[in-house]
Amino acid sequence: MNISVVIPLLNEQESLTELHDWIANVMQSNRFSYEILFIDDGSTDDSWQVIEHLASQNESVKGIRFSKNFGKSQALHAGFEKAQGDVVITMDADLQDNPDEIPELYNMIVKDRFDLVSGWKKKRYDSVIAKNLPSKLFNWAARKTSGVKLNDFNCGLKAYKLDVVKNIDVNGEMHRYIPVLAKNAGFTKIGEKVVQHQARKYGETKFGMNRFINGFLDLITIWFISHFGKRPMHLFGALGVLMFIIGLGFSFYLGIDKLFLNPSGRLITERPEFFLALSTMIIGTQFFVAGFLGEMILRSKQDKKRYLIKDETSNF
Ligand SMILES: Nc1nc2c(ncn2[C@@H]2O[C@H](COP(=O)(O)OP(=O)(O)OP(=O)(O)O)[C@@H](O)[C@H]2O)c(=O)[nH]1
Ligand SMILES: [Mg+2]
Repeated sequence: MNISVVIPLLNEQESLTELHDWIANVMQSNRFSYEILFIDDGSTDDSWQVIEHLASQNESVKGIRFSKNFGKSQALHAGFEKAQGDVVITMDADLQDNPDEIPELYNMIVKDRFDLVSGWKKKRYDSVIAKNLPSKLFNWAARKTSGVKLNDFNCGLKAYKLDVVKNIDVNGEMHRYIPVLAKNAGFTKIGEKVVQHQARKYGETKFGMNRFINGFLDLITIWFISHFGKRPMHLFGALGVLMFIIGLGFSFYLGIDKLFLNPSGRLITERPEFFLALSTMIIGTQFFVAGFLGEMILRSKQDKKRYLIKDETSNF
């Protein structure tokens, strides 16, 4: 099969039929073999009925329905598990992404051998204050921390080599950082394509302003995971030791000063160095313990893959 289109959705009943017809049209005129995976993430409208209807008419349509709303990342994860096409394309269900981009994206993966191609909504039809500016800031921060040079991390329209989606673990709200997850898994040929963006036609936005707060918190998490996820002690241990040494230094200074240099001076407990010594030593120990616990948790998680094999010789 050439292409799997993975579409996570929440309450998009008005758009689904139009979207399906459009995709099917594009696929047929380009003679692609394809499947469309709709993942209904606990919609409370008639989205699932629409998907069932579409599936009964077109056997390339497959639907997955979650028992409740688990979030876009989980929906993508479920879609990625099932996908079978050589190229996997994700897109939003609200008709803001244009299915006419599919053939070009497909070629970039198959012919130009990209691992991942991300859409770039260069011209957006959204409000400037609520979306465009925060989004620019967000993308700038994501570029800086991850080293992945993309202009638009969060674009719903992306194309992947099948290998990529089978080997990354999208969880929490990490759908914003799939290119970073891919990079961390060793898929480094990441491209970008300017795509058309339409204003939302039906329904309403599903993500409020809190997306930016969550987005930035996730960014810190992903920075930490990608640098120290497999070796927490290197961060926390180093910080802990550093703090502890600072505290120890102050303690020695106070002790020597009190015993030999200036025995009749102020009480030790009246001096600021005392409190510095106390707090840095306590915080240092805590950092150290945090690192140690992190290492223990890592070791007890034996089922988690710690590496990814790219190839094996055929005699295995
Ligand atoms: N699976 C799943 N999909 C979701 C969820 N929330 C939103 N979506 C889908 O993700 C896509 C993008 O959501 P939108 O609300 O359109 O977000 P947006 O495009 O940034 O915002 P607008 O420009 O206002 O449309 C749409 O296809 C939604 O149906 C969710 O909780 N779970
Ligand atoms: Mg949208």
